[in-house]
Amino acid sequence: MAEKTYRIPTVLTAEELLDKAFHRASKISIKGTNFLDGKKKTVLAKVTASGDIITDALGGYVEKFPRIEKDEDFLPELVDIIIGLDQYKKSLGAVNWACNRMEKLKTETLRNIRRSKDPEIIDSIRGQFYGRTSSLMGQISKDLLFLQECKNKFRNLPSVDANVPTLVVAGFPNVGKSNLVTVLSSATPEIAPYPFTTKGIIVGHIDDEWRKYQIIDTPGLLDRDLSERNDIEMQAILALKYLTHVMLVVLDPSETCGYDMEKQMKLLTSLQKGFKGVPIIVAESKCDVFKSGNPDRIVFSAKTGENMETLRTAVIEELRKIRLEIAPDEE
Ligand SMILES: Nc1nc2c(ncn2[C@@H]2O[C@H](COP(=O)(O)OP(=O)(O)OP(=O)(O)O)[C@@H](O)[C@H]2O)c(=O)[nH]1
Ligand SMILES: [Mg+2]
Repeated sequence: MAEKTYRIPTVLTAEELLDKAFHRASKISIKGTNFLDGKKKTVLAKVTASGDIITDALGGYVEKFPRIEKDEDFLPELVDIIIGLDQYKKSLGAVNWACNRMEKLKTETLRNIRRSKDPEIIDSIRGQFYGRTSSLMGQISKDLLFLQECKNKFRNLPSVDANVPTLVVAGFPNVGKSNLVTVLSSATPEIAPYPFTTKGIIVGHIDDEWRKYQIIDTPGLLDRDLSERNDIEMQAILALKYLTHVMLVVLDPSETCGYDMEKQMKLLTSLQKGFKGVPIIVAESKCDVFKSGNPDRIVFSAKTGENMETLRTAVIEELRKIRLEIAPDEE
């Protein structure tokens, strides 16, 4: 699992930022050698302080929000579904633009103040600076709100490693998925957050000599016919596609799970349709209780351990075929 944590800052609204900047400026008062000198020094300091507060904040956002396409911990497709990549890039771009504009506005204003010899004009330059700063912030107020929303959504992105071949387990409730994931995992599987679901997804690891694979159980997501899904559930399922390199569909021919084989076969068909292009391994669970006798399927029992090695080998064989674009372990 990707252990990198992102310190994405809280994004202030345009109003909050302006308040912070102007409030700081309002406290500044510097004595000079005469009235004009005092005025100049004070206004120069006010403009510098308020300008810096804004550019520091905006620059920080631009720097600390993840670059999705360059950051290997993010799946651009998933981020696109959850956040909207276009808008994300547009908003970060707008904030960057405003940061540069602010810097220029500050430099220009400071120059004009230094040149001026009239306290009234200095005050009016300051007034203009505040006005232009406010309108600049107004122009990116929606982008700032959007980025704050993104910050919240980033927290719910699944913490799975996009660069590790991943097996996703599917099948009706009670067919024995969780037991299987536990037996195949080298350590106790962990629950990772997943957007759209409160249950999260369960992530374990399979060790294969020098390589490691992820094995994921998805409670409530791939355990019903896709045609019965509402829009939000469908989004969650489509997003899963980007995590799935190989799928393992578990059938329970003993039907002790409470679903007959006809229903289970329908689910299999719907998964095959929904996950076209993804290699699917079909296996039958609970062989300690019942075997269907179908020669094409691996039968196993997570309870007694029967055939677990055969299943592991079959799964690893498929996962070994997965070649990822950025495979850190590959020479
Ligand atoms: N006899 C037998 N029972 C099993 C086996 N594997 C799982 N079970 C039982 O089947 C039930 C469901 O197992 P789970 O692994 O929780 O099934 P699941 O598919 O994860 O269920 P959901 O999380 O509800 O979707 C439990 O009562 C298990 O004890 C097996 O190999 N043999
Ligand atoms: Mg389960």
